[in-house]
Amino acid sequence: MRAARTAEELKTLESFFSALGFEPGKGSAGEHFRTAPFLAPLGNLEFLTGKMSATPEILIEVTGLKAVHGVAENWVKKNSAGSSGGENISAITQTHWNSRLFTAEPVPGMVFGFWESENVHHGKPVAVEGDLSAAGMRFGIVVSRWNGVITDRLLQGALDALLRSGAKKDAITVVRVPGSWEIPAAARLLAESKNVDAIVTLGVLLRGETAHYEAIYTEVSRGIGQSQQDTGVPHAFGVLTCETLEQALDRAGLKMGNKGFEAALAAIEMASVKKKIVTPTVTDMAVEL
Ligand code: DLZ
Repeated sequence: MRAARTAEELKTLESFFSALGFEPGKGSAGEHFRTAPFLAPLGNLEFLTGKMSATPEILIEVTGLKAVHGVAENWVKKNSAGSSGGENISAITQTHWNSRLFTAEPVPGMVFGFWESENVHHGKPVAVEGDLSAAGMRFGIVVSRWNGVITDRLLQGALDALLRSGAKKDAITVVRVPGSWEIPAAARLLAESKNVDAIVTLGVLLRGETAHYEAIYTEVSRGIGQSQQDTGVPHAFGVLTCETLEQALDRAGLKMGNKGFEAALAAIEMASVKKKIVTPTVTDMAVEL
C-alpha cells in the first residue's frame, strides 16, 4: 500500500472512511508527515498471494455489505467532482470464497475491497444461547399466597410471558403455597417429579413487615438455588424483597415492570439453554463452520 500522495488525498481518504462509520483514532504528525488513523474494534491481518478478481490492496471485512455499499456509493457521488462517481466503485459481486465483495477507489490508485462472508457464523464468537420460545415445554410456577395482592400480579405476568411465548395452558402447573418460606420445598417436589422443564418461583418478602426477614430471605434463596443445583431443573427467581408494599407493587406491573414476567422469560431461556447443552443439534452450537 502506498502513502497518500498529497494532503488533499489524505483528506479524501479520511472523509471516505468517516462516511463509512469508522471511528477516528489519535493520529500523529511530524515535520514531513501526518497520519489519519481509524479504530477497528475487531480485526485480523491476512496476507495474500496470487490474484483476486478486483485486486484491492486492502480488504476490509464488514457486516451489512449492502448498506456499506450504499454509503460508499453516496460518498463517491458527492465527492467525485464532475463525474457520476460510478467508475470509482464496483457492484457487489460473488467471490469464489463464499463471500460477496465490492471495491472502492476513493483516491486514484488506492483500491479497497469491502467484503462480507455468506456464512452467518463467520467471525462470531462461539456461543450457545437460549431461545425465547416456550413451545413444547412444560413449566411449573410456585407462588406464595402471602402478600397475595402482589403475588397474583406476578402470577399474571408469568402466565402472560409463558403463553405469549408459545407454552400451552395445559403445560403449565401452578402450585400455591402459604408463604415464601414454603416455596423451595414445593419447587423441589415439582423438579423431582420430572414433569417440568423449568420452574418459576414467585413470592414477596417485605422487610418492614417480616420478622426475621434476613433469616427467611436467606433460606428461601438458598433453598431455591439448592433445588436448582441438585435437580438440574432451571429455577427462575421471582421472589421480591422490598422495603414496602408500594415498592413491591411497582415491581408487579406498575412503575418497574413485572418481575413475574421477567422470571418466566428467564425460565424459558434457561430451559432452552439446557436443551441445547444436553441434547445439541448442529444448529444449536454456534461454532465457526
Ligand atoms: C410469617 C411471614 C411473614 C412475617 N412475612 C412474610 C412475608 O413478607 N412474605 C412471605 O411470603 N411470607 C411471610 N411470612 C410467611 C412465611 O413465609 C411462612 O409461610 C410461614 O411462616 C409459615 O411457615
